[in-house]
Amino acid sequence: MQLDEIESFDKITIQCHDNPDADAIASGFGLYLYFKSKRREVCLIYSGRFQIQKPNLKLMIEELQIPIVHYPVSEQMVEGILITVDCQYGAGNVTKFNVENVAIFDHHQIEIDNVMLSVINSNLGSCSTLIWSYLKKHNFPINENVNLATALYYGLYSDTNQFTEIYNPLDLDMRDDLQINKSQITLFRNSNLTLEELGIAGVAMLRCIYNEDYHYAIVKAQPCDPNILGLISDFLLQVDGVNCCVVYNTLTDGYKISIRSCSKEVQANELAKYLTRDFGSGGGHFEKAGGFISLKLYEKRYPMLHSEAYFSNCMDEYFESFDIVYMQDYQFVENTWEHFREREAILGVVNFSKLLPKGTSVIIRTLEGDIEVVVSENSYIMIGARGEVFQIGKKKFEEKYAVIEDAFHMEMDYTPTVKDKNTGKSVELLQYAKACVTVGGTCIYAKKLQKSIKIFTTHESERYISGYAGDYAVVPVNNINDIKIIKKDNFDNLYEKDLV
Ligand SMILES: [Mn+2]
Repeated sequence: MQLDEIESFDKITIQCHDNPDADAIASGFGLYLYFKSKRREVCLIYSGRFQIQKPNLKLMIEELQIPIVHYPVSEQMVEGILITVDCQYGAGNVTKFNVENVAIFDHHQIEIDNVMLSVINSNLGSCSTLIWSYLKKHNFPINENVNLATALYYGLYSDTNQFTEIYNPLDLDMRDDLQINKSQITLFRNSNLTLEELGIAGVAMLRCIYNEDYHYAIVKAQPCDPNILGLISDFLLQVDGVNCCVVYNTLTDGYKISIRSCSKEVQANELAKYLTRDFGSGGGHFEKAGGFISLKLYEKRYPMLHSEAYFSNCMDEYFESFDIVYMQDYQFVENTWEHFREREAILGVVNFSKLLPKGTSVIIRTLEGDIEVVVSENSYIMIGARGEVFQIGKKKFEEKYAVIEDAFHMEMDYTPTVKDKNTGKSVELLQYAKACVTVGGTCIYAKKLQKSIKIFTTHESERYISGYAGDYAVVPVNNINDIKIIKKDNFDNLYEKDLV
């Protein structure tokens, strides 16, 4: 969708979900300013029974001069076009107005699929990020308006538990790019809780489910600001005997989850993905992560199962289902592995030392996370077809690959960027990449996983790589320590049977 499709309407109403949060308000504000600059007649509204009460939101609206108004339910027709932000027209958490033309900007799970003008990116930490990327694409000078920049930043900040549960690279880009008023963020942050919510947090902790076999805790909180979930989970993790915890509550459209772990055998981001895998999304960092489960999809799958039982079962299943392998103790028995050969593939390659001075510290941002690299003469950066990035030595590159073209083009969900840590300047990696092809495919051993596994490799003993049943463990024949996991849906693309 392009913003001009909406711009063709003279009257534009932007609606946040009922009981709007900082993200909904910031998203609406962004679109409001954009269409205002196009001289459209715009208004920013929310509806529902309750007016905004939360002290941080009242402050946000006042300090950043956000012209949002409460619009009570009415039979009245809304003229022009109605845009719902941070929610989907027709869904349960937003009052439905009688209107002919509708557009949707959201980052939750898709619930409504019959609206033509809609962008729903469920992988983003906030709807503010979606709006930010749209405004940028349309050359709107976001950083010239510090109120807008601060609002968008606070939207992401509060939707990702103070950035601890952030995982999408676009979210990181926005966080790094916005020029904000820091003292205002401090002000909002310190009026985040009401006394009532303090009570909710207290009561929730009294009803903690504790599993002494696996040392995890589960807490269900009453409806409250999602930030309280992070607060409870940070607190729980400090309890002796609790190595990992899941804190959640029920929203109108699903379960919002906050996860913490201090055990090296449980990475919070991986656990978040596991708990939400069939009906939501999740991710974050090794110690802190978050996620969301769509109630509609959950109820379809488990019509009778209450949420406490789901989380307990799923946690037990998680702890029981994984084999943990420490490669340093692993006995490699060749005849339990099969021979494969890498298929010919086209990748991108960047000779980093030609791009940046030797010794420069950079962050390469990819869909799979940030990678920190120091530029050296002998290292090349490789880019896979899905936008994954890895480093390779010059010598190894010359053995394995041949450059075939001076340019490398590939459609990706997120094209990797390189950011100079000192200057803060970013460039797109692809524009410096050449295309190369694998020469005489490397021979590998592969093994199909019969059950889920966590592997601590010899070069990384603090963090594991994980795979599920059906995925493959792969090691090069000439270096059995260099183990990796290949997802089942990608294995056949990358390898073919080697008949030796
Ligand atoms: Mn949101």
